[in-house]
Amino acid sequence: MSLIGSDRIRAVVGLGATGLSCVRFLASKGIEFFVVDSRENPPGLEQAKALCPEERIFTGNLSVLNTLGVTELYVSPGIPLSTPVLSDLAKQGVAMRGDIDLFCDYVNAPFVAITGSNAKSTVTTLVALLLQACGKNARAGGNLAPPALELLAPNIDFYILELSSFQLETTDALQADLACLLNVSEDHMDRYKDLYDYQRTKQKVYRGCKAAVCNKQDILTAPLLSEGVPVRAFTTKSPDLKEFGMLTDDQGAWLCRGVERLYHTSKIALKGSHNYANILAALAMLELLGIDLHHEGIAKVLGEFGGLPHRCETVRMYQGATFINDSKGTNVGATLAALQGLGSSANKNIVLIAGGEGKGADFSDLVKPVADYVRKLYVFGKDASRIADTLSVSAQVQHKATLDDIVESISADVKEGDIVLFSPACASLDMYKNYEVRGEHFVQLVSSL
Ligand code: UMA
Ligand code: ADP
Repeated sequence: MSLIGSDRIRAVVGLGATGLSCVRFLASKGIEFFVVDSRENPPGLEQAKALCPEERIFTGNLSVLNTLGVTELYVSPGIPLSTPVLSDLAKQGVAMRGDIDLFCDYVNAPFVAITGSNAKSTVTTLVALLLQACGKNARAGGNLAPPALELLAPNIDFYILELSSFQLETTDALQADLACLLNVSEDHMDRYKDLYDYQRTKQKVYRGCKAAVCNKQDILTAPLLSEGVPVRAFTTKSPDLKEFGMLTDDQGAWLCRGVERLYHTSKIALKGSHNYANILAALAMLELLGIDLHHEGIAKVLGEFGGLPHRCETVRMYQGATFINDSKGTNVGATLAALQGLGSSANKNIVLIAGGEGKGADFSDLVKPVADYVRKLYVFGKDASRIADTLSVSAQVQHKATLDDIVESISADVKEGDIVLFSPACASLDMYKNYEVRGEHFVQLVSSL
């Protein structure tokens, strides 16, 4: 079966949030397409049926793609391109595209593309809030929902896209007006050969970009660009002339552009050096977008934006200890940042809760910070034993079956001044629907102590 009379035979592969956004978009443009999902009953099935003739929707198996005469696929990010049906079709010359590629075909205003192993959602949200506070009509989405195609609208000044490595795999010519790679540390090692394979995918964010922002403290973010493309770097150390960084004087610590002091850290709601890096990245982007860094809207947003839920979020005090929910700490790099941002080697007062689906990660980068800052480590979930084996050299470790058991045990043992940090360094999917449900479970357990 094929779509008669067309030289481009398209199929949307996957019917989750991304697939459904492609279905809606293609249908709105009057473009014909097939839909295929390996699941019998994918989440977007009923909505897709309202937009696409039922005889063009195939569920339960991807192999039907071999019989449709397809020339291009819009592959959802959750489906690896190494899936045999897809890699075979790619070898036959079928184009493996994604929703971001489609977005790039139709985008009608400048767009900013932000990726990184961590801090994407925080920085994407912050850039959009800052632009809005400066009077711009800015819309944010992508890996941070809503999907990119659902952002497209008339009269937009800037689109701010958070892009995952999965989305970048299927995007060959991004050509963002401004691209930023925040940091690179191991994540999704069950999908990439090694860190460099993953980094190469992340670096695709810079392809054809008109301006770029990178992290001076992370060499893996350094862009290879043609001469003349403006680049700004950020660092939490003292910056060079055109860089964004931090300076300390007798009044305390400042966020700066070169030697110019822009914002004093006491006036900033986000806390922790990792968050100062996030703000500096956002300020660097604003400058490249032509925004006046002294606009009064910026100080207001920085004074009010305390972060997104599940990212180093304070839940409550209990018996003099502070309980923090960092359920979005789904990889080693995020937990490392949380420990470095909150820890004090003088006090060694962190009780860390970690565990879940480790996605093939190596936990040894946590050996030193756990030794420096953690009084006691609790582990649970699928990769609990692997974490315990790696980190038992650094701290006393207790292995428990559930988060409930852990919170109960901590409540009997907590000391005044402790920081109880739930930063799992793992995905949640072995025990929870997603990181949000896991974080809400932690909040509920802690709230009922
Ligand atoms: N799936 C199948 N068969 C199919 C299609 C999908 O089994 O035929 C499975 C996938 O293996 C996966 C699940 O369905 O387990 C969802 O995959 P999907 O590609 O349909 O996901 P969407 O619902 O489209 O959501 C995706 C992002 N999810 C992933 O990349 C896994 C969402 O990011 C994103 O918000 C959304 O697009 C809109 O852009 C979530 C995420 O976890 C938050 N992202 C990863 C991360 O941040 O680390 C990359
Ligand atoms: P992403 O969208 O990349 O997952 P988030 O903003 O949702 O990023 O934050 C994910 C995790 O990364 C959280 O645990 C958060 O505390 C941590 N984090 C925030 N900023 C940084 C940073 N600059 N470096 C490393 N980890 C960070």
